[in-house]
Amino acid sequence: MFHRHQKNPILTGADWPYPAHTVFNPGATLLADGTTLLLCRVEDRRGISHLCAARSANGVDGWVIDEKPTLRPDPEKYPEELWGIEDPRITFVEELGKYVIAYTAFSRGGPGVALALTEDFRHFERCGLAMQPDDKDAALLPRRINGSFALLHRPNHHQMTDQGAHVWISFSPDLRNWGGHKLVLSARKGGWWDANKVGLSPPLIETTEGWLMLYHGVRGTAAGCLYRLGLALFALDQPERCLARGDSWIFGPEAPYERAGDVGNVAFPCGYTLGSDGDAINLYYGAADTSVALATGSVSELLRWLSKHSSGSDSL
Ligand code: BMA
Repeated sequence: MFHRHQKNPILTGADWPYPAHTVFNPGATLLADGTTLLLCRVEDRRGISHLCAARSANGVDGWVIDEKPTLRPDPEKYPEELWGIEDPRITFVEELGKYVIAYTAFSRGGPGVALALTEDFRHFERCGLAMQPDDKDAALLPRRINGSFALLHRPNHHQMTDQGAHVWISFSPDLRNWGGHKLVLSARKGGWWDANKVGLSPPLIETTEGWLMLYHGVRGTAAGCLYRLGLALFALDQPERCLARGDSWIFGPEAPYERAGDVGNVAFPCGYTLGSDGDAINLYYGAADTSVALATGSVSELLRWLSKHSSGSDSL
């Protein structure tokens, strides 16, 4: 259902205007003038990541990349960013007139979820940690649900036990104080492709049928982890209520640039843009923790597939 773009990988470290080891896991959004903005995770040669914006008129090529890091870790003021900032997800919140970026802040205590606000991807207002370590794979919903902001995220307190890592939702009146935590999507068990560990991939996609989630399942194998993507649907007014969950994965590492790299067998989307018809989707993903790739699809086709290939709600 997703088609790899023939120009993949569309961005690599070699395209960067300053030294970069790898460029991957970009957040994505359309700016008011229709420009596609990717906020890429750039890993430097110390192993520390920062975020850098790349802009393109068609979302495929002609990228104009910021000459310097767009958002650097600032551990003096924000100690949770000591070892870098990673994997941004961007949501435009009309009520605020701002983009909210949910990103992983890598601290001594492990990875946590931090939020920052921006109007222009040049100036940023940090909110600090929303979720303490160990937590990542977060994205905000674009509007309040029953009066509260809602954040999807993936706590990982039980990695060493058999309890697994699952997707949760939390609510806040002000983007700073969070509560009302609820389990949204559980990892399956046993031999499933999405056993033991799942996480939100890009922000949820709002459709007339519900919030459409693209999530990653992490399969541990003797040769390392395999990151693949599945689909689930949640109620619009009650986003913790799972309406459907696909059984098989719909996208996984197959192309050479997904199979091999710093971390092979990883296809990891953090963002998408929708076409003017509200249906065509450009999915931007990190390939093997090394480069940025693009796959195109159709939201209505994803929904049709899900209605035929779901074993019901959050089946374990
Ligand atoms: C996840 C995150 C991603 C990364 C993936 C594969 O846990 O850290 O940033 O792409 O692992 O290494």
